[in-house]
Amino acid sequence: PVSLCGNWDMVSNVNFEGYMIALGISLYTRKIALKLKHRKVIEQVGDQYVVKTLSTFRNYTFSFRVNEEFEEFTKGLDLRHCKSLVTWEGNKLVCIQEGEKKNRGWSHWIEDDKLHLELHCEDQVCKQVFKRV
Ligand code: RET
Repeated sequence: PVSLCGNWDMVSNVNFEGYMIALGISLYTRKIALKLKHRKVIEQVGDQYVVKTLSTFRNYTFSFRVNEEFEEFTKGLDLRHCKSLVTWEGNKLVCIQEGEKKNRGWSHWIEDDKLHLELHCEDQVCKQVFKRV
């Protein structure tokens, strides 16, 4: 599949509010977070991915190897521990974040030169699209 690596700037963000509510993010943080334009920086070193979500308010960085379960601590988000696993499903990089929250995960793919990210938690789905910087 096409590489997800690079720098990406947010162009749209649908139902981020619903996703944050499902995660139990405070009203105060949600108010700020909703106004942010995120930059996604995806790097690959060997078989290790590093994904950075950057904003003027807070950053969130994690890294993983595809097909290898890892401990994820969502520092700066909802402060939960997940057992996370990222796999390729066709052209989609799919993550399942097992933990306290049901149906939690995300998937990334490229479509029309844009980076798509779908985040889900419980019954909420957030859809984000990014363009290359
Ligand atoms: C920000 C700002 C502070 C509040 C919240 C944030 C959410 C970040 C999220 C990042 C998810 C990244 C993923 C990347 C996958 O490749 C922007 C740090 C709630 C939800 C899943």
